Amino acid sequence: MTQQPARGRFITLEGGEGAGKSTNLDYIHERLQAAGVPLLLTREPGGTPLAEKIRTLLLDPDNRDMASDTELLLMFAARAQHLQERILPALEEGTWVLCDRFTDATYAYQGGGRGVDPGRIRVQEDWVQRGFQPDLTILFDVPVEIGMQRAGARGELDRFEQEQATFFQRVRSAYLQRAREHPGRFRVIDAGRGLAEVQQQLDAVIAELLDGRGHLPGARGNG
Ligand code: T5A
Repeated sequence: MTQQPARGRFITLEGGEGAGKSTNLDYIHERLQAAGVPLLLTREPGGTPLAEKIRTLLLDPDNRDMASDTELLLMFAARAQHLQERILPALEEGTWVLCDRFTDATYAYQGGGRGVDPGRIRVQEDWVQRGFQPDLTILFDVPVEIGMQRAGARGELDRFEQEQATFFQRVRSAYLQRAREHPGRFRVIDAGRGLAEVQQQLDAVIAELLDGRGHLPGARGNG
């Protein structure tokens, strides 16, 4: 009888604009790869051809009149496709999935930023995810001014990046609130520090992840 591979781990990276997720995604990737972990890197919104088309709609600055409910539904439409087409099959075959943003971003941006009732987000979450949750979420927490400066230095701003500092303050507060509500799943990184210090903090999280291959702190399903 052939043995089924152990299910992969689902790790999400979260944070406000310019927090350093993309930069450190590569770092975490290298460390896990060096440890022999089979890994899929992906992102939200996006991650499949169809979900990437939805991402383009969501980020296009020309769509400035998009209603909050439309934005919320498009986020979950993209997520449904991403889960079915990429995330769940990869986990099933034993591959770990490292995802740049997931549903905590919806609570932070649509909930905190736009003021959508979290109850409305939860309805979508239950429908699309049916209890599925990340095993571990790494939150890159950075003061808004620093994050905006870093993101702004890249040039052209997308529809979210064009928001005001007060919007990003609400996003940051909502993320920190999520971390307090789910302490078993979240690890908060002080991302306002220099890259070397940020990566030192990440090393501790990666060591914990690798030590706990069989029993990660945040069990899937209890968020
Ligand atoms: N969104 C997403 C929602 O509203 N709801 C949802 O449900 C989801 C899933 C796209 C947008 O979608 C929204 C949120 C977003 O606005 P995205 O593609 O993740 O999401 O886009 P951004 O958050 O805009 O990604 P950024 O690239 O701005 O942020 P990162 O990835 O956190 O930052 P990164 O790594 O690109 O770094 C930015 C710059 O800072 C430097 C880097 O070199 C880079 O130049 N940097 C540092 N400099 C000094 N010290 C450090 N420690 C540094 N770390 C990075």
